[in-house]
Amino acid sequence: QRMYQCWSLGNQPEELKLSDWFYPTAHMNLTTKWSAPVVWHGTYNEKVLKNYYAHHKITVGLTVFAVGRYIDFYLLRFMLSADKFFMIDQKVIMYVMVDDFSKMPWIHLGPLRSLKVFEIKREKRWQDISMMRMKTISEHIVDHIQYEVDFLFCMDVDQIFESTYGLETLGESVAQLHAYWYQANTTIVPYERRQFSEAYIPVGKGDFYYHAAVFGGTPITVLNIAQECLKGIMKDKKNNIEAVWHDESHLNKYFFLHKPTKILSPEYCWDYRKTMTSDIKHVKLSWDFKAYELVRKKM
Ligand code: 2GW
Ligand code: MN
Repeated sequence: QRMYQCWSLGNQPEELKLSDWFYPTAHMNLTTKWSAPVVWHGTYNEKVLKNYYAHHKITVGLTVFAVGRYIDFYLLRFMLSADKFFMIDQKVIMYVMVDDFSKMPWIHLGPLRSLKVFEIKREKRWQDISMMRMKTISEHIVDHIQYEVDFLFCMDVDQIFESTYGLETLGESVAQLHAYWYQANTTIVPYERRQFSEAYIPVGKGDFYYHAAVFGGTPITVLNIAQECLKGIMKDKKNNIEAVWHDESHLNKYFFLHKPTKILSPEYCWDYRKTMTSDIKHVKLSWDFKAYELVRKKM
């Protein structure tokens, strides 16, 4: 499958060795049972991708939210590292949603990058700050993002790009394996297990536990993801229930019902506080420090 995916890009095969495509690692799943690629470092060929996209110009969008103290704690590091490592040599538009323009850091971005900052209203509960991102994302895709980018990523702000996060991650519908659960049997992952929630996934069902800190795809697909998750969130509110991991539970339900076309390995969202296993070769994005104690009390 992976070979097919790369070959279909219309490259010059004579330049390529098998080792360019693969490096076989035990226990590493390279495709899902519905034949979606699972992207690990070393399973793609950067040259081929670059060559392909040199003839197919694209713009990639990146949404990020920073509300309250998250502006001070995380936003600058996230943006500076994205400027450096996210889609190098491609056009990028960063969509930054803050609750206070005046706290927006002053930042110089590289020549292919542009920035759109929006002011959003601050939700009272942190759970709603997180969940209601789905509403804002939907609105902005409908209003303008759909006309501005070819692919869109939506990310948490409490993370830092560490190395090239490139074209290999693009796809119609992209999901991120959660660093804590990628080796676990799905019977023990923290899906929502109460059947009265819209996010309910029965024990024994489900494919992977995905991390809501990163999801993406084409704008229309991301719109569908965000709208469906929002519907689930609002229905749960009406029924007085809140899914165990908020928007993440609803995202997991979405990807259970609509399989992602590409999955990113935990190298694309790693937590260094977790013991490094040998399958993690090359971290592209890592979790920033957790400001729970600092933040959650002060809010
Ligand atoms: C969140 C929790 C507690 C206190 C504050 C906040 C908070 C979040 C905030 O004060 N300001 C803010 O801008 N946020 C935004 O919500 C920010 O973009 C942040 O990255 C996002 C999710 O909150 P975070 O990163 O603190 O939560 P995590 O890292 O535990 O996130 C996972 O679980 C969440 C649901 O509980 C989301 O699904 C998230 O996408 C997951 O990565
Ligand atoms: Mn986070």
